[in-house]
Amino acid sequence: MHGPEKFSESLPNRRFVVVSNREPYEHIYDDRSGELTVRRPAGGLTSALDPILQATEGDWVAWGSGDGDFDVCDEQSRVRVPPENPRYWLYRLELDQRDIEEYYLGYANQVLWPLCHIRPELTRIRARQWARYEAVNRRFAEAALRAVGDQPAAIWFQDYHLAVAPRFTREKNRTATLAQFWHIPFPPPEVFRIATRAPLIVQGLLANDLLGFHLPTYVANFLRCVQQELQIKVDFERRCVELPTHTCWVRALPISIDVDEYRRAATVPDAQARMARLRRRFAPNGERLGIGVDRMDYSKGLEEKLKALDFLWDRHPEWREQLTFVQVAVPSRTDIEAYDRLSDKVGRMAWALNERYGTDKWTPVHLITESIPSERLALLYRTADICVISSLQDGMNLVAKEFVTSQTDKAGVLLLSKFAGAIEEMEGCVAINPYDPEDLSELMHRALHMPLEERRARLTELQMSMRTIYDWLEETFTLWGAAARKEEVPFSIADRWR
Ligand code: ADQ
Repeated sequence: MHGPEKFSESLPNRRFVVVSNREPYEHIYDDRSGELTVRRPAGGLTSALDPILQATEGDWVAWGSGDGDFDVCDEQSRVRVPPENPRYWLYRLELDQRDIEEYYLGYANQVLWPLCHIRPELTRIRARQWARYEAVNRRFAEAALRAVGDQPAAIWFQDYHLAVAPRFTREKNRTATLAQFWHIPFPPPEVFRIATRAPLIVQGLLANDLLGFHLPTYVANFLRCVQQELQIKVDFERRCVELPTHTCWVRALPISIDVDEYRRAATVPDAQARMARLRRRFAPNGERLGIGVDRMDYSKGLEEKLKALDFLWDRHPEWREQLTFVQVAVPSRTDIEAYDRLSDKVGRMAWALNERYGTDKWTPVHLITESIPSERLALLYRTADICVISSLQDGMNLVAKEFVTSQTDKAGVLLLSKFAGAIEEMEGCVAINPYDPEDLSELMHRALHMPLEERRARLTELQMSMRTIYDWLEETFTLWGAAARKEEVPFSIADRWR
């Protein structure tokens, strides 16, 4: 069954409304021609949800971040999308500079993000952030309520930007059913309590009928935070909190990727020729190829990865001129000092490695700081001999799943951090500890020597266990349907892991 049918079966006669910080379509003016163009921010979640909204003719509420966004909206700040075949309404919220600074760059990304990734020293807590975060969340809730009108609805909030929007929504509309998915880790209470107004965050999230996290550990952390912050009764066995108005069910729902899309992209008819071109560009002398693909973010362990490469070329000189590493690291949240510093540091470290080990015919590290379309990423993944994901904390990590899916020749090795959520589902990878770069370099060395038979066996196991984003959507809708009908919500597959 596909997403739209599953939605209609599980949540019949309800209007489907998605609320997220980022929008699925962004209208922007072209720098050169001045013409209005439409950008579709890449991402598996948007591509999976867009067809469901098209089929169910729902609504999407998001921040209108494009410079031409409001030139195409009607008086209610909404526009029909997709532009070429309009099927649903996109409600856009206009955020001013202070909203962006205090809600988005402030509370969301300098309080919640570092705390959820257990980096309290990187928080920048400022008095004004909370009020703005709350006010912007209220506006998201109001836009969702406007979209719904008096129809029965199923409203799905995405991520940590919108932790209090569900409460505002429930206060005004008691018939809608609400769900939320939290894409990043949820920290233990000792760390969470550092957040300004921590009790209001858990209270906001409890307004949902269904609250999803990637892993059972995050579910457990969240429930412990509820108990500590609100001193209310938590049912740890059934993993829910019974409130006077409803029951909030908390479930582990690990997200995935569009597996078919990556498989198709990795096996396009001219794949061999394009892979040969990639090898000519990065490994012209027949070197082995290592790859890393991350947003430039301090949670991804980029410095640790580069340190490990330093150890590798230092302790095992046989890999000089024999292993080239391509690190794709696209800058993000550049207005935040910690990100700016990281970008500089990573650039300097890559440069230093190239100075130290590079030769006339060999560049050890290629640092690519551009966005690469997923079709090209898939071929890069397929070409690589090893993929190194060294996150210090990561909710899931989709790159691990993209690499495994694209490895159709089953010749590569995945080295995956123990601190990425994906490790729970990925038997067959080489588990690494990025806090120990010396050990990581030894594991890279061994992976590069791993016999083909073992690499094949590992990738076969990894590919067999791969679930898709559609499995994730369907499981979410099934559990949400039970919650909406006020039934006992079953455990998810991942809830039964331990
Ligand atoms: P992210 O922190 O962004 O997501 P990740 O899951 O790895 O981390 O997703 C990154 C995505 O961006 C991948 O699909 C990747 O292909 C793409 N990407 C990265 N660099 C790119 C580049 N240069 N060009 C093009 N695409 C690039 C958050 C959480 C994760 C969680 C996801 C989904 O931090 O833990 O897995 O949400 O819930």
